[in-house]
Amino acid sequence: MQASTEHPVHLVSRTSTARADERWPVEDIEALFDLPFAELLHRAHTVHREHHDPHEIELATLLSVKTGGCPEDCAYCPQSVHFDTGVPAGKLMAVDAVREAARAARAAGATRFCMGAAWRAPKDRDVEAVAELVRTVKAEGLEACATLGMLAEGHAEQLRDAGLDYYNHNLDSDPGFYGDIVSTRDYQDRLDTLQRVRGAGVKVCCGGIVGMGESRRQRAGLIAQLANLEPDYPESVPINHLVKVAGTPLADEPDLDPFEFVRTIAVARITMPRAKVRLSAGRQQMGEAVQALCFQAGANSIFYGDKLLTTGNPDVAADQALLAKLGLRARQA
Ligand code: SAM
Ligand code: DTB
Ligand code: SF4
Repeated sequence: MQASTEHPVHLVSRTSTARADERWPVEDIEALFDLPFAELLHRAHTVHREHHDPHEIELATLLSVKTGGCPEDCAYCPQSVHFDTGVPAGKLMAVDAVREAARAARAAGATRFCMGAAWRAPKDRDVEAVAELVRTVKAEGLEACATLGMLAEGHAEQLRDAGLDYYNHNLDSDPGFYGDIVSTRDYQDRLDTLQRVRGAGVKVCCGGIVGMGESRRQRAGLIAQLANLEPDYPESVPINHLVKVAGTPLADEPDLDPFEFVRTIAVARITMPRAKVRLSAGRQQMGEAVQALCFQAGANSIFYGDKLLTTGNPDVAADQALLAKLGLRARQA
């Protein structure tokens, strides 16, 4: 049998317990992507077992609490005002409706509840209103996560005081590709918000989108940004597969090879061993076999519920059946 050290990759000395102060050069990450598929999956699954129960999957339910009408121009997003996608702009949801959705998610087995808002940056009064939603979700016994856009001074503290567990704010791509997909803000704006979240002691949920036309090197560049975040990599890493939405500039993007998506999950697992790696958007288009490979590669969280924010997700019954078929079980609260 060939020893893995025969591969021209100087990664074997790196242990899966590497701390975030040990930086991952992008070349090393690209070398992981270049490994034979079986070798990469073996390494990723080994790291996964060292840090997690390999049979346990976190179920996180999403709710769009404020939909559409967003002034940003993210080329993938159906909620931008710049594109004609047929998503109407709405107002912030009322507390009672959010409580009902949280209860239903809890009853269906979710342990985490993520509220998304199509804002560039919430105003002070928006943050106050979302803080009330966070208290409501926490009262139902769920972990609370919010994704509201860029945060100003003091906002993260306000959300923390309401009980927020995670703030989601994605870097989405390699810095060198970012200008191709968003023009209304820059990469540093994202990093600044992530610093504010960390500074307030709220856990960071940060990932990206794969399949937007980026190169493998740029996928490695995204993972490098996440894995090298200071002072540590995110506690939670959503890896989204682009959902191609009619009317957006990326609607006709050529399909990504599914193995390349699985590789991205594996590389995220190896470089961020303690993180929850979430197999996020795009599962409905993916098929069960590819999802199973993603779990084998170290994904241990999914979005659970019939809808993401504006697009579809496998329904609860289909996900329950998939978990049962694979001998996986939902993480308990
Ligand atoms: N407006 C806030 C922001 O951009 O941070 C929060 C909501 S935004 C919809 C959250 C994330 O959804 C984006 O960062 C992106 O990763 C993901 N997303 C949006 N549209 C997507 C699509 N068509 N396919 C895959 N992921 C998508
Ligand atoms: C994340 O990384 N993906 C989620 C969540 N965080 C907010 C959003 C996916 C959105 C997919 C497109 C839509 O449904 O509008
Ligand atoms: Fe707005 Fe977020 Fe969509 Fe960008 S990803 S257009 S910021 S809702």
